[in-house]
Order: sequence, then C-alpha cells, then structure tokens
Amino acid sequence: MRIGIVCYPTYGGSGVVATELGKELANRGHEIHFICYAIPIKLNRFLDNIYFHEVELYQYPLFEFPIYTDALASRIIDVARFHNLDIIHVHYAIPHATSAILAKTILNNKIKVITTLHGTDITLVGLEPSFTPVVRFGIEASDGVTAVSKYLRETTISTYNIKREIEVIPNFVDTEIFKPVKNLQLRKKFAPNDEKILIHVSNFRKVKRVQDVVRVFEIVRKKIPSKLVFIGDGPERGDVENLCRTLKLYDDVIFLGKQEALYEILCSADVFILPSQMESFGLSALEAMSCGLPVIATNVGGLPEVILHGETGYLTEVGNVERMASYVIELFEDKNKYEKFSEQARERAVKLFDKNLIVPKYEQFYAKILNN
Ligand code: GMT
Repeated sequence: MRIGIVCYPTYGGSGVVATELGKELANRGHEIHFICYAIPIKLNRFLDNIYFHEVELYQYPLFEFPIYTDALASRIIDVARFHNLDIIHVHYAIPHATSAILAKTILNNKIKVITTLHGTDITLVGLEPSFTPVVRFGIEASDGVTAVSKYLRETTISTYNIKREIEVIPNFVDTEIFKPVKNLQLRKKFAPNDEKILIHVSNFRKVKRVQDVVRVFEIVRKKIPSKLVFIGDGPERGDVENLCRTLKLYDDVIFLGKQEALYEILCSADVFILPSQMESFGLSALEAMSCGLPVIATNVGGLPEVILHGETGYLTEVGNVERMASYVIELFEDKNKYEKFSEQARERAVKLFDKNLIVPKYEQFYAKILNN
C-alpha cells in the first residue's frame, strides 16, 4: 500500500507511535510518505520505502499565526496526487483530521482517511469549545477511526456523541530494543553507592503531574537510599527543578533532558513513576515494562489496560503520593516480589503489546477500509 502519515514530529507520544508505525510498515514493504512540518524526531536515518514531505508554513503580515490546517491539506493533496496514495493516516485529530478530510474532498474522494485518536486531542484540547464541533466532524467524516485504548474509544463515543465504529488498536513497543539488559556502567553513574533508582519520562506538561514524582521520591528517600532520574523536558521542568531545590533533594535528582536511547537509561533504573492526571494509554509506562520495570502509576484513563495492579506495578488515585511511595518502598524491601513484578511486566509487554502483534492490526484495518 502507499500510505501517507501525518503526525506531530516532536517528542510527544503520538509522533513516536506514528513514526515507529511508519518504519515498521516500510519494513513490511509498504511505501510510506511522512507529511509533517519538520522531520519526525525518530526518523533519524535513511530507510528504504520512507519519504518525507515538509509542510511549509507560509508567513504573511496579515496572518498573526501560520495557517497550518490549510498548508497541511495542500501538502496532502500534492503528495496524494503525485505518489498515488491509497490512504492518509493522521495521528492526533487536531487539526490533522480536518486537513485530511479537506484534502479528500478536494481530491474527489480518491483517498481514504484514517484518524488515530491519541489522548488530549479528545480528553483535553478537543473539549475546548473552539475545537469540539470540528473534532466531532473529523471523527465522523473519517473513513476509519482508531483509538489507542478502550478507555479512549468509550470516552470519545460518550463525550462527542459519536455514532460510528471506533477500532481499538493499542500502542506497541519493540521488545527487542526495549529489553531488560542492565547497563551497569550507567547505573553506577546515577547511583554510585548502589542506591535504588526511580525514573520518570515525560514531556513535563501539567497533565503529567511531575511534581508528584518528586513528592514520592522525597518519602522513599527517607527510608531507602535512592536516586531519581528524569528524562524529557517541557513547560513544568523549571518548577520541578525548583521543588527539588526547595526540598533539598537536588543532589539526588538527575535531569537528563530529552534523550534518544531511552531504553539504555530505562534499563538502568528500578521503578517507573507515572502520576498523570490523565493518560489515554501511557506509552512510556509500556516501554518501561518492556525493560522489566514495575510501574507505579495513577488509576486513570487507559493505564489500567497497560499496568496490572498488583502484578506488573501498582495503581493509585491521582495525587496520593504517600500511597505511591509506600508501594515503591514495598517493592524495594521485598526482593522476591520485585523480581516477580519485573518479570510479569516484561511478559505482559511481550505478550500483548509487541510491535509484531500490533502493526499487522493496522495493516488489516487499512485493508478493511480500502475494501469498504
Ligand atoms: O504527546 C503526544 O503527542 C500526544 C499525547 C497527548 O497529549 O495526547 O500523548 C497521548 O498519546 C500517547 C500515544 O498514543 C499516549 O501514550 C499518551 O497516554 C497520551 N497522553 C495523554 O493521554 C495525556
């Protein structure tokens, strides 16, 4: 198939999923055309069957902001015509579904539009009155719609009063890359005295409640010698760093910023903390599980579909840092339990979310939509 993929090229989860999906599909012989305003961060080397088309954002004094939706639609039209695309698969509804449907209309319906809903396009941004009716239209007018968790499907249907089918295709991980191989050198760097290591990866947005990670760490550290590693960057980072200073934790906290080889760092840690206010899936939790890390997270959104409470980690109510900390301490104090959780986390990632299980589901979905 010839497939166009539209995504945000940044560090966000939806862009990572879209890029990894494109790479896997290319590997399976499909011709993949990424259409984005910058090259996706994970598309960092030449790969056969993959092409990149930049959406150029035209500036004109009259426009206070670049007109992305129209520019993207025009680029989709151009690529679809010239490369004879069968499908345009957009990740994150806003405004990608709108652009794709506009392009499809201009192309006299000669292309199928598939929209994958990822999270805040539905649960946060899409709820803004300035977006809601357009998001709803984008979902109803797409030829096929997928959501990354059952939770996200149900929420979409009820919140936007959706009448159509939405297929759940969960996110996936390359379990051959994200695998439990301890990097002792790295571990020694973070924890020179063999302290335990807590880790958190995110884009430091408010919804991630990163300050709670620090609060959890503060409690754990009083009982068990430990270090905290942060990966990622974003609007809340300054505040989180300040909190570490105020609580006099700074010497035990390592801020690595954005990182490429996530798996190496994940593997050198002991537990993953994800205290999000909302999480439609939690790709970072899945990647950690694949590396054999138990995950302590909040019981929200799609997280219970990924993390099994009492088997691969623990789930708590949002903001209950005491309970989160007590679970971390429990795992650190009970070596057998820790190892069991670690094995079960890895096993769940391999059995349910490996790329070789999930990518064919997208191929089947494409075939179904093309035959409709
Ligand atoms: O980061 C993004 O690009 C999208 C982001 C969001 O804010 O919607 O992440 C969502 O998509 C990821 C990939 O499917 C999921 O793993 C995240 O759980 C989800 N984030 C939220 O729901 C907050």
